[in-house]
Amino acid sequence: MKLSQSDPQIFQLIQKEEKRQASTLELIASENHVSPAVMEAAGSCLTNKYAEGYPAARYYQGCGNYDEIETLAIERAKEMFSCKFANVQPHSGASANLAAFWAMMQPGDTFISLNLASGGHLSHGMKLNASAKFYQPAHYELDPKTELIDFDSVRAKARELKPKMILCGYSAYPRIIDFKKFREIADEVGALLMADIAHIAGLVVGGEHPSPFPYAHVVTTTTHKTLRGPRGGLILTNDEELAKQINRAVFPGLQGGPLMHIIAAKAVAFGEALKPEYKAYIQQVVKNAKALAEALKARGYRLVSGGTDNHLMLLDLRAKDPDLTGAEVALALEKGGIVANMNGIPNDPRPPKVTSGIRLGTPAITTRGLKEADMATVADIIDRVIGARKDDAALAKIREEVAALCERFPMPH
Ligand code: DSN
Repeated sequence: MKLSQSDPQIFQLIQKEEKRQASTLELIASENHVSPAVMEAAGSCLTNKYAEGYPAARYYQGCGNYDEIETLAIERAKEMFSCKFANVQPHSGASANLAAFWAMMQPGDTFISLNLASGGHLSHGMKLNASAKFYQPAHYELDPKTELIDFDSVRAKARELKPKMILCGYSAYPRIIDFKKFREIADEVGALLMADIAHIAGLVVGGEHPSPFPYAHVVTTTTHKTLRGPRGGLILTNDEELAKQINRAVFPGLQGGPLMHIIAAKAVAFGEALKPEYKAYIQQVVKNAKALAEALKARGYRLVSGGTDNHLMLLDLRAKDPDLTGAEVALALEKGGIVANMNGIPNDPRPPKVTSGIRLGTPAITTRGLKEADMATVADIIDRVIGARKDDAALAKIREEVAALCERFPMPH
């Protein structure tokens, strides 16, 4: 029976959500719009079956097609990142990170990372996360002046603590990551280097950000951000022994049955990312981010670190008006048809549910076909929304304007 008949409530909510996505501009840096092909695989009959284990080593019968699908996903992942081993089973980025930790460290071991407030991720040692319950995190810092990674601080922390692992890769860092420098420090203190490239994975594949290989021992990523696949995780390495540990950590360490419909959708997305059109897409993501950053600066906004080299930027709203908060602006933007998230800026005096910043990214709007010239329009709308943030009628008018703009840029079809 069709969903519209069997469960009209859920059907209608999905319809409403489809309309919301189509009629608003998605500027959340970690989101994207997948192709109908990815969607089809994710919604397929593959959801019906258990396939615990790995290709040709399953604990259930009837997995022949699943073996071929997972093998294709693995081979495509290895080709994308030019590496030797890939585990495509993690359900999410946080699961991939925990499995990577499990493979590299023993409970109680120390690692160093950038903290959440400075642009790291909660799975990088935030006190309530498993990464801090099972392991001992400590943090290196950003340079307060440049707002770039402070390698003196990385080296000092590494020398002081002799961590088992150094973690780089971030959720809100707008600049290029120097993996080679991280590896030099890791080698100096005998640590393993892990790179969580969830945000920039697509840029790495598209040649717009240096690869973490050959420097990182283990690389993790999500598959749904710039990579434009289904929601999920991925772990990569060149080291055969670490690859064995990673496979054991994912299954049976942390997960049971893999989500084979999602693994098929990952394979489809990876196949798309290996095509020349994807490279052009990623180049446009970066061009759009630069154009949006410049257009916002021209309107009086300060960007953390002064701009962007990748797909995202962090607006420090205080330079425009000291009273502006991320929470208030994110809400006003949503009313105006622009979807973004509040985000702490480095050394933000405000708490995480208020913040002084907004994070913006261009992966999703680039998928819809917006180009550099459209970024001035987007910046203008953002600026007008912020000016009209207390005026719901004005925001509703802007939302109509955004919906009209969105009609010129259809969703993937
Ligand atoms: N929560 C994601 C982000 O928005 O960056 C990272 O997992």
